[in-house]
Amino acid sequence: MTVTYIGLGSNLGDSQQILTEAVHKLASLGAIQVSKLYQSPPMGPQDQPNYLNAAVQLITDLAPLALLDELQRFEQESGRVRLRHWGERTLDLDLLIYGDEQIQNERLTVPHVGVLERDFVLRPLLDLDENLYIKGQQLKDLPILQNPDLTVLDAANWANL
Ligand code: ROI
Repeated sequence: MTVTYIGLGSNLGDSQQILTEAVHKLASLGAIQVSKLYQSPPMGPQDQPNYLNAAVQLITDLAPLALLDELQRFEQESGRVRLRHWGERTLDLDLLIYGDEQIQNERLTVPHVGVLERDFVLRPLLDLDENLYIKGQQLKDLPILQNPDLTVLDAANWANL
């Protein structure tokens, strides 16, 4: 059993519905906990809608690449559309953390690149474990979290688990 963390993002279609369905699919892979639901301004081109972001803690038996296969299948099932680089997308499911493993191969980099620079990833992660570390860095001490750019949309049971 490995404790993993998945980042969720969407800014195309009915994003709350899309993220809710993604959470239910993740629940089929093991025991989950779900962060609050956030709205965040786009990182990347500014002429795209705001994002909804969240994170899920998943405790699973799946090996990293088997888990990645499932995440990519769920993205496809959501009718995933990506219009341009760093542009709008229907559903992103990013494997952020896999136990304390560091993984680097042609399909996967874990911990996920950019995590430490993205408040829309860090804030939801801290909902799940406020004492998380990545690469020796205690997340809650990161300066980027002093002035987060994101707002809580729904703090309660938004995914209707
Ligand atoms: N910006 C925000 N706010 N949230 C995201 O999930 C997100 N995902 C992305 C890029 C295009 C980098 N920008 C984002 O992949």
